[in-house]
Amino acid sequence: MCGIFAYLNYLTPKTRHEVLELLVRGLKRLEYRGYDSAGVAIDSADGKDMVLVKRSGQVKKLEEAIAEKFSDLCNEEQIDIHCGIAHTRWATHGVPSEVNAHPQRSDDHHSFVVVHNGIITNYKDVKTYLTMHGYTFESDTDTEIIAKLIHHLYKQHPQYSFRELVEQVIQQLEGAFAVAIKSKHFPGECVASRRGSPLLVGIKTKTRLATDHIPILYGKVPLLPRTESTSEFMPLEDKQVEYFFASDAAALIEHTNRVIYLEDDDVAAVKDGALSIHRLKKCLDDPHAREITTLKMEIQEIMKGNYQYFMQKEIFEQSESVVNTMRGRVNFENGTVTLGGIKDYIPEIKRCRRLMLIGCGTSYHSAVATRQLLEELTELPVMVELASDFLDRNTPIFRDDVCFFISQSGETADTLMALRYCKQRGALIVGITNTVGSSICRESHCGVHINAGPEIGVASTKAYTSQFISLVMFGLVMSEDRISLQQRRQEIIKGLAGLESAIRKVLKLDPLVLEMAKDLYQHKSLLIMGRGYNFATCLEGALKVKELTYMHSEGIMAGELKHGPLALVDDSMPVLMIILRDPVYAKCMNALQQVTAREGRPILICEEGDEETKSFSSRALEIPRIVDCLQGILTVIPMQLLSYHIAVLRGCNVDCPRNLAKSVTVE
Ligand code: G6Q
Ligand code: GLU
Repeated sequence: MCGIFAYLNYLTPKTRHEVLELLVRGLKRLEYRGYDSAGVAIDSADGKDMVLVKRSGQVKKLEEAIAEKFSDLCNEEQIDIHCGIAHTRWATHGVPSEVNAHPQRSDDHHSFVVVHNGIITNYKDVKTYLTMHGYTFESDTDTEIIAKLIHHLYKQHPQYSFRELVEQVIQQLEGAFAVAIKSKHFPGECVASRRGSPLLVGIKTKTRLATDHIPILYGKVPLLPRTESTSEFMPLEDKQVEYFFASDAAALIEHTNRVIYLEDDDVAAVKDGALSIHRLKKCLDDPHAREITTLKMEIQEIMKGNYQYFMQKEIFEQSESVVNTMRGRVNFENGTVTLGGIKDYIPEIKRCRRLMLIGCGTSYHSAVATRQLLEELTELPVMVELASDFLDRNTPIFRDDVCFFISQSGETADTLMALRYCKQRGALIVGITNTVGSSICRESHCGVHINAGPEIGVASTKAYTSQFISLVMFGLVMSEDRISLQQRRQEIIKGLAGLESAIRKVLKLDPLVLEMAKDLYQHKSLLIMGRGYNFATCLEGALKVKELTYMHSEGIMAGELKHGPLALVDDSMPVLMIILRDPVYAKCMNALQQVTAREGRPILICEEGDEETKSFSSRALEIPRIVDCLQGILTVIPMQLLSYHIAVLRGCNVDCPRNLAKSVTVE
């Protein structure tokens, strides 16, 4: 949720103008995550104070404010060492406003300033404590207590290092956070930490790094005798280095691909150009060092190219992204499927009591979409669960359960909490994520990377189809030695082989979908009906319409029509029905007749050349014929396109719908 971007140059001269440009560019890369205000903090010209600029609204507004405030900056000289921090905020405590935007500060003199993602759940207690010690608060945020608590400790223990102060403060915090902190008392230093919210450190050097690991230093309990770190890490002999702290790899990939993913409760500190990663306590399974990994992401992947919106680009990318999901995994020649990330666990999975598929939003829908096939191919009970509800119910979980956690970002708080809940109870944890290095990825026993490439649009599109395929591939692996299922398996593998061209065909419907969007965009509501393999498309289609267009929309299980939703149907209610030649065709036709008998005029999604079905409506979208269990991949694409076009026609912000964020790291 929202974004952190911090930058520190050490012996790599930069003007303040350049630093500000870097910070703003970093924030722009994070814009897609959803936010409502933005801000930056850099040193003042004499290096003795700090300048904070904050604005509510878009990063562009912040950029304008910076240009105005620093109009004479271009002539300034370069400085060797600088630290700047920046933030896009997605308000949880206090309305979006300039004063609530981050950085939040400890005092008028900017002793400590902090940018924070997440929620501090015990902020009220800390606030009461600090108020008793004479602090007054200017914002409504939970974040402000962090800056003030560091300041309070600093006054009590001026001998502590910046890193030690932060270590002590995070011990007092409950909830989820990623923070980057800058201080007037510790110029040229930056300290960052995380618990539950993602944060990574990028390292940029002119020459190759001497090591691939940063050693972890373990400290003592806070407020007891002071700890001295003994082996701070200096990456290079020439000492010229730039560090980036970001909540998302997209913000730093244009600068460096060498990154360290911080773990919960790591405190990363840069001092005199050296990075150290510190933890207070050593756990049994802690590694001795944090690895510097090389990101495979390319800068083009996070650019819009010729498309108007990221979402549009991502919809059209699906013919390629599905191939990337299958690459190296499905062998179309000999009809076999291998999933390297879970291969060794397959025997254990085969012995399990049941499979649980857990996720939120679109990721949950990919579980709904594949449940039927997984039941068929694994012959195991398959439960699909919304992570939040699963947790609310304290659902019983056993050691012989296998729990799948599906998440594009790999950071969704509800899903992550559900993962930890199941892990504690001894279940096998399988992660299905799109973000390498994400929390879900790291905390799973095994998993599948869906390899859809970065998804920037808040509304998930290509991640859905890739999650869908990943789960289908899992079903194929599980049924590898079932003689009775061989024919079915080959049918599905043939279907997978034809997906790329089938998706291309569906994408050609775009102009027709646009025409339909023109008919629909002024309506208040849209009902989407289907059943069987296509019920998930109804749910996912309705979610897309809701989040992008702010229109009411409902995915309706066609079998349930007569139990209530039919009352909504009349000659003016827009209805879309998915009716394909699959095992539920006859039942869907019943539903269609029930709708037309109430003078409903549904738009149909049907199979190419199915004249009989088409004759029931004046408007139809024809999709290529494909094996029944993969239809959902093709039927969801017109829904994505439709919601996209309606959103554009209604003047909505397609890539950042109101009130939503890409990565929901709060419960
Ligand atoms: C849908 C949204 C949203 C998303 C969930 C789960 O368009 O992107 O519903 O799918 O918030 O996110 P993750 O897949 O990242 O866990
Ligand atoms: N809870 C903090 C606030 O409301 C941070 C929100 C965020 O993650 O942006 O300011």
